[in-house]
Amino acid sequence: MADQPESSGFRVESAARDMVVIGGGGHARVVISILRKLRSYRVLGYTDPQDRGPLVGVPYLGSDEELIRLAAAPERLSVAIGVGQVSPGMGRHNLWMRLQPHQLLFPALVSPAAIVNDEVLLGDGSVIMDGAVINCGARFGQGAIVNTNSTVEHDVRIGDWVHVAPGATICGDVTIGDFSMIGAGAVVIEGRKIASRCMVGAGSTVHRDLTEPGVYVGNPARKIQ
Ligand code: JB2
Repeated sequence: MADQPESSGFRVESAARDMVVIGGGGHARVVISILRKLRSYRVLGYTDPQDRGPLVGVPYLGSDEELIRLAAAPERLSVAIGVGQVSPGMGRHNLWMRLQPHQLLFPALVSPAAIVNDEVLLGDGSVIMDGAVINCGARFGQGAIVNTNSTVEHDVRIGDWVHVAPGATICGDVTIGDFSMIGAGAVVIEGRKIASRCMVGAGSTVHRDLTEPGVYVGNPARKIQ
């Protein structure tokens, strides 16, 4: 079978897998653009509690109940979590937990416009967005977002459901715990350890280990909540 065009004019490979995107907001639109560049998925549509009309050319399918209905097809359906920030990390994790009984596939997605060097391990449901650079030996848990133009240096350990926001820099050998978020343009200095459920504000610089959950801002980053 010849390659099939998608509604936007992008073509997908003939062996492309069917894919549904969860969420109808800004993050979902960026994820769909990455899927189009990859060409290895045929995006059937997106789910959302509300019909937001076609999303960058992709049709609305219904709520997540429709996704569960589609999951009953013999071929396992691939799903991309296109919800970014419903209470950092936790919302995406809850969504994932709700969908676990339905035999869906959550492939890691790497934009062709990202650079991922050797010996990098990505967990299921991770998304590496345009312009991100991930260096040798970095490891990610499930559902991580490495957002546009951010840098994750060599041997960094990133837990489950972490979000590295656009333009953030995570230097070598850093460890970031589950559900933490590193804000846009923030910098984490080499070798520092960040506990689970930390939120580092945009533009902050982390010089010391962050040992307890909380919100940290400034240079050096200090706990404010
Ligand atoms: O359980 C859900 C669910 N919860 C919220 N299932 C489905 N299928 N959809 C869900 N949503 C939908 O996600 C909301 O109804 C809404 O349409 C969408 C979230 O859109 P929003 O534009 O508010 O946020 P976002 O997650 O796309 O983007 C955030 O995160 C990105 C990483 C923003 O903060 C962006 O600025 C950021 N770049």
